[in-house]
Amino acid sequence: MAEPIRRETTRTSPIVKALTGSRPKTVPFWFMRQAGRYLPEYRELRTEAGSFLDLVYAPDLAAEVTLQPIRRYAMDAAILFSDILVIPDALGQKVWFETGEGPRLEAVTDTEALDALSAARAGEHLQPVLETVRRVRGALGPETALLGFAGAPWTVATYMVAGRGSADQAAAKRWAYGDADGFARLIDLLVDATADYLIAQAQAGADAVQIFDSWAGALPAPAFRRWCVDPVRDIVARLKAACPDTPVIGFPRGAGASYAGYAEATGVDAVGLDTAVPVGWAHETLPAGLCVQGNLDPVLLVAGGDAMTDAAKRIIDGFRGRPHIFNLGHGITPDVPPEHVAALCALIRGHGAS
Ligand code: 1CP
Repeated sequence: MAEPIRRETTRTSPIVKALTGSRPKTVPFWFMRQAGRYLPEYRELRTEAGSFLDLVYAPDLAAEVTLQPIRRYAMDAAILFSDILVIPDALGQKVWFETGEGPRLEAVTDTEALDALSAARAGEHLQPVLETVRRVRGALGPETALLGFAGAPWTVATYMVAGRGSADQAAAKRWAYGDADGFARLIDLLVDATADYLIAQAQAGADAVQIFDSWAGALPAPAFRRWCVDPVRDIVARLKAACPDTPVIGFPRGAGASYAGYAEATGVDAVGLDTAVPVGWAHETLPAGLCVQGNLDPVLLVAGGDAMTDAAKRIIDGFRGRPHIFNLGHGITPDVPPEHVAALCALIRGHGAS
């Protein structure tokens, strides 16, 4: 077996410090979807690239898009520009993005369709994304962390089964409830491909990774345990075996009271809190010393002004005394004015200083 990867170069980055349990001098921050359509320079490059997946698989362009928000705002972390749906694409499912509408996939609804998918060629297919990681890590200073990411198996499965984003994730739930053994084959395939992919990102230079379980909130507790917690636990165990120094942020969006035991049950080093989680509840309930990330309502970033700054201050104050990475409770939307992002960064730098 290969030697585990240990990385020293970015141990001093404030994000990595927070993720490993210490409290840097100021509250470090980055924003989910910090690269994207709210930035004019992204829209320009996106038009040049052609399709969304063409952009994702072009390392020079994807690296540039990853760096765009860092040049403007100098967040403490860059997040790899890619998408959670590169995994189904790499497994051989047909995936495309309809402009202005979102992702579309040729739906996988039974085990027969599963037989057509294979993890064998996934590693090769994802090489351009790993090249993006190498390029971005090379371009960033040691104080800025590079975050890799993947979708959690449950969330990726909801898109694979429905063939698109859906409001209720009913298609995946129907399969999971009606044929748990068949659905487990899909989840197991995703656990394998996702673990390999995150290990490869860490080996290419990602300092930490985030696992996005954006639709975790769709499942009642026993199903949440089986389809969200257990697969993420298996991925984290495999990542930690190969790369023990790579911290993992889990983001089980909508998990509600199930946030309480999530870090312990999955082995993640930090939890991303969604917009609805009350700061006081999280601070009292989550294990002391556990790093939390979040959780400003992205719509406050659209509104700006006092509503935004007051809410951001309450979040920073509410988590004083534990490692905290400031972030939104979900991704930046395309209607966010870039100057509101600048104002929020200034507020966090000022109010987040201890
Ligand atoms: O038109 C465009 O330019 C495409 C818009 C876009 C962008 C900018 C999509 C399509 N994906 C992305 C990038 C992306 N996606 C990143 C890049 C890094 C960054 O944060 O800056 C990341 C981390 C993701 C992750 C992602 N993709 C998630 C998990 C996070 C979340 O938002 O909950 C999900 C659910 C997706 C699927 C997806 N990809 C794109 C869209 C519009 C969607 C959501 C579709 C839906 O549910 O309807």
